[in-house]
Amino acid sequence: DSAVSSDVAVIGAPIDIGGNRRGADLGPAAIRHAGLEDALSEAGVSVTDVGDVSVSEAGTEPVDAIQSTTAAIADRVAETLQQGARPLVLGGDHSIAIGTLRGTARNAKSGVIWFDAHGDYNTPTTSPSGNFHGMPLAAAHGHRDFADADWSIAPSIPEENTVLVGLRSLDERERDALRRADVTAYTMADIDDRGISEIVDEAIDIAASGTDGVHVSLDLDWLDPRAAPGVGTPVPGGATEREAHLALERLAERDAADDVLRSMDVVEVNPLLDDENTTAEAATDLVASAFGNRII
Ligand code: HAR
Ligand code: MN
Ligand code: MN
Ligand code: MN
Repeated sequence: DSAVSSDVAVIGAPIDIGGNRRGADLGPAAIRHAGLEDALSEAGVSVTDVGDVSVSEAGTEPVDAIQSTTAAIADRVAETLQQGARPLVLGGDHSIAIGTLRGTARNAKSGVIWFDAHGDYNTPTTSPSGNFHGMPLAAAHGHRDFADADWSIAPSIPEENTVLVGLRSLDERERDALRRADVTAYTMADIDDRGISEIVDEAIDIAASGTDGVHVSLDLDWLDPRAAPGVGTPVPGGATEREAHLALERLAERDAADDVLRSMDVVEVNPLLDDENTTAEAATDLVASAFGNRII
């Protein structure tokens, strides 16, 4: 399963017990069926699909399944980077990012841009739901509430190189934690006010500054539910399809100039909540944009 001659290695992470709805574990298949490999090839990217990491959800506590799955993701991501390819991890709910971020930060200093309606900055202590997909960014910053977990081998991602884009749903204690953290957070109102291009340019500057590159985490619920209905926790008032494309096209432009994009994950696609495969298709198109697909 060598990805050595490829630009991008696709890694599936079919897990859904980090969230409250079943079906995000079908995300990798839905995204592959939407034509991911062809879309990347057309974007001029050579791509190898290394298959899925093994997940055993049955008969274990969510925390144990997430711990073992994210450890496997971290290893695959780190190996891929070592081979000189860029990992693209397909979720799965957003708990998989615990693994991607650990892998991406293993031998390097990585910034992160987090496109999401949510902050994902809860901990097991502050979370009102107990769902791990609402916690990965706090875990990546090595919050002490994760001290019992292996993934507390952190802080792996510097707070000052962490940028959240598109926020519109935060829990109270999560908001307090984000305010205390040394992160940059852009709400949907900031996007309305300043435009997505300017926000993304600034986000890249902050995330890339003094690092070896940027990890991009794309939660499909960043988009408005009209553009991406198949997600477990939709929130009205999200990015339009056009804004999302512009954001990832801008990222590709900056990447062409400065090699900023090191790794990516695309999460929360749940085909059971989608009549057509709209959300997986949106995910596929956005990933192709990020890796350089051009209209002309
Ligand atoms: N903040 C809520 C919680 O922690 C909802 C989190 C939803 N998260 C995702 N990923 N879908 O962004 O339970
Ligand atoms: Mn499942
Ligand atoms: Mn999320
Ligand atoms: Mn979200």
